[in-house]
Amino acid sequence: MLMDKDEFKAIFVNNLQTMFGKGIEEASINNKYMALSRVIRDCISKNWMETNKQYSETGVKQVYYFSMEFLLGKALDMHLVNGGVKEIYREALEELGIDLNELEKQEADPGLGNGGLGRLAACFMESMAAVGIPGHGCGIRYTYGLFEQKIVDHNQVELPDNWLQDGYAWEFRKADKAVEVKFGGTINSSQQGERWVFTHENYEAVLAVPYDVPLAGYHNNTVNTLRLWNAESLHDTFDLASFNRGEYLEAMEYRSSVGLISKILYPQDNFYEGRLLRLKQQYFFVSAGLQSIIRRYKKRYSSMKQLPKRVAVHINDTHPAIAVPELMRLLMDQEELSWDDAWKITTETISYTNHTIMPEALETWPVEMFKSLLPRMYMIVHEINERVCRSLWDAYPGDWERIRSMAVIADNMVHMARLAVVGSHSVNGVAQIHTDILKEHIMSNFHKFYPKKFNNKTNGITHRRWLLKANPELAGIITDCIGSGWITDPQKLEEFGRFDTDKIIQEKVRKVKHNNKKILAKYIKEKTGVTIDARSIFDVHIKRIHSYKRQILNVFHIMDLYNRLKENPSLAITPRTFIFAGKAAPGYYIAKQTIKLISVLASLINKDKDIKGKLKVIFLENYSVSLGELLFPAADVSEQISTASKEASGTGNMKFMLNGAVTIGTLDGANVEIHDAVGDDNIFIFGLTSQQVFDYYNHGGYDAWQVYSSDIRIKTVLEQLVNGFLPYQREEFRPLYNSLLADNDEFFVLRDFDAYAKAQVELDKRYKQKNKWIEMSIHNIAQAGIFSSDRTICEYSRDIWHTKPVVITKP
Ligand code: HBZ
Repeated sequence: MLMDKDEFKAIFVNNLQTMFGKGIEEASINNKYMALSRVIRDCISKNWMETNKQYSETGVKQVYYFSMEFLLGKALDMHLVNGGVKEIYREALEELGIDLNELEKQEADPGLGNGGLGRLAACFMESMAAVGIPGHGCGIRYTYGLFEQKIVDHNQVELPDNWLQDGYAWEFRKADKAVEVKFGGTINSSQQGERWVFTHENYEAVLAVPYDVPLAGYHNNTVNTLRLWNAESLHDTFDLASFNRGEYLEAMEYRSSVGLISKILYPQDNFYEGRLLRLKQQYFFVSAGLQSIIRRYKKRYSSMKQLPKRVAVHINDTHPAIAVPELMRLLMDQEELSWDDAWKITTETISYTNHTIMPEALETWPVEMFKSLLPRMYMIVHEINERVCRSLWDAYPGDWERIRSMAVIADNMVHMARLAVVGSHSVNGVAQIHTDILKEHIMSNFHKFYPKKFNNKTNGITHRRWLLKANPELAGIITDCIGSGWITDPQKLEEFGRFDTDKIIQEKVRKVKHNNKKILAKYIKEKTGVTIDARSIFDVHIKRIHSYKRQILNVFHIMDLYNRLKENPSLAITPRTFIFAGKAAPGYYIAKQTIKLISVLASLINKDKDIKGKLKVIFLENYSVSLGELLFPAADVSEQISTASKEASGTGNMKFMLNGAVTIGTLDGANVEIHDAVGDDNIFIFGLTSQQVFDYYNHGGYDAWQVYSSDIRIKTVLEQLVNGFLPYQREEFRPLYNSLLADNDEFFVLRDFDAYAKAQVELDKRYKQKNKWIEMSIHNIAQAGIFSSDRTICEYSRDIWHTKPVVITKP
């Protein structure tokens, strides 16, 4: 990076002239943003080329992280922080009369993901570059990211997210690296000597063009690559030919259908929608990615047998599981390897992470669809299935039921999770409890058959984005206390724990939190018109809206609190502001009703003078990485209240603790490990355990009606959904009401209500002891180091990818 202020200014001004033909006076804010990003881009480019050069020269093993989603967040500020130039550039710009904050607002927040899975991929990319792991991302360059959410008359409305409309400053189109991906058609097989040759005919070819985004590490010279594929037509060949045959319309239809492949991100999280276009997307980026990896590998090596020594391919959930047969195809059909050799290489190269046990998220494709879209893939999957079933038969002769439950093709469906398990050398869950559930329940048969494949890798988050960048004042206090070593070695945060009872530090931490709360309060005022008090407890529940995440449990607690305050306005509770944010999948009715309920309830409570401002409810629209960066630093309380066993890990829980919020949560996902790390006194744990949940599912015995009739608070709140209490059409929330009673409350909201309310009372008590609370807060920050994705990435590197960090020397 340019470290000299004057040099920076000269280049910045020069960029304005050469890019836009303008001086500082005439240039628009967007011009200035583009000119600034160009300065950074050019500096990064040099390190980027050097990194690639050193990777090739040393032949060090490369990791490729295949993911349908990368929820990146804004890049400019992160580059400034990671490059260590933020303060210098801010001053330099100020001297030119430019406010850096205003320029940062110009950047689009690339929302190429739904939630946890996509954000995890982005955190991993940042950590790999920081730690020096040669790791790259492979995904899709969606023209439209996750929809933009607006709340209109209490309803979620979805608007397209046209994030590329002003261009994206951080991408480099690499037209010369394009590859072809083939769909449909037929496969002809013939024997040439010993070998079977498969030729693909009458297919539809699509051009995959990579757009590379640099991923720069913190204060090092490493720049890894995120390669996002764009679908384009092969106009020169197919179009012209059909045009000459007078098939203009067909040619144009082909062109527009091709573009569709990378047009939209499917907006469901933890839900499988079996659309043909989705399968097309999956094969599109996986085939393109593997072809480019092999092309690069072959520049240096002649034998494919060394591939697993030089390349690791990691698949983020089953969405890229088609990598298993595609790598087989490339090795057999293109590189002329035998089945056995290809299988050995494939399974040694690929590893797989599972992110959910929700049955509705499991990907299974109808055989007919799969076969007609991807005929060669189907042949290979069929053969994999035959071989797997044969070895299962050897191990469990006659046990048809077990074999059927493990077969890759069963009941006329291709089971992608089973394909991912058999085709990889490592299968991991994302928190200890989740991995245990995979081993003991969801994948127990596979675990018995391949015990060594299964392992845990508890998720993490990049503390550089989520603390250093998002909460610079808190980061400053920490650095003043323990030095800056924690930025590259997050376990060092533990040393901050020594200051938990230090009155001066306590006061500083309290002040920063208060300040962050004031900044958020101002934002809320601007966005919603509601005034909130920065001295109230900021109780924050932000994540996708999902029944299993139980936003409804929080809502019921608020309704009950409100009822009690109405009855007794002088009830001695600390004033609270309940803040929600999160998107619902457009077709997920109950989730959308939940948003509506929160919004309606907010309108009722926020204007009620009787409760003397003791309660406020806010729903912030369009939750995104950028909004998260405002919310986590301002939170006092972190809501992590999913039904035990359902949340694979959660990562928001980690972002809260890192910023000093205290968790109220169930023993689910990584909450279990957060509880272990901070101890009983620094977290509020409540509710059913996962074992109790499984017992109910397996043996029955849960009766929501019974809970309803025996707890007057629950009865009252539930009736208020349907008795005209809410300022909305009376029957509007009947389906929600029914899901809890007639459908017997699948996620045990009523069952956990009492425990949750009690935990909230405890929390309120503790908050009143001001110093105790700050002590807890500091303790949470100090224990957050193990939840850095640096730790997670080092574990993946050591146990799964077998890669080591490399130091890139300056160009
Ligand atoms: O992955 C999430 C888990 O729910 C969360 O607990 C975990 O922390 C996180 C990272 O490991 N899972 C997802 O976000 N899953 C999806 O977004 C998804 C999207 C499309 C699908 C299936 C799942 O078809």
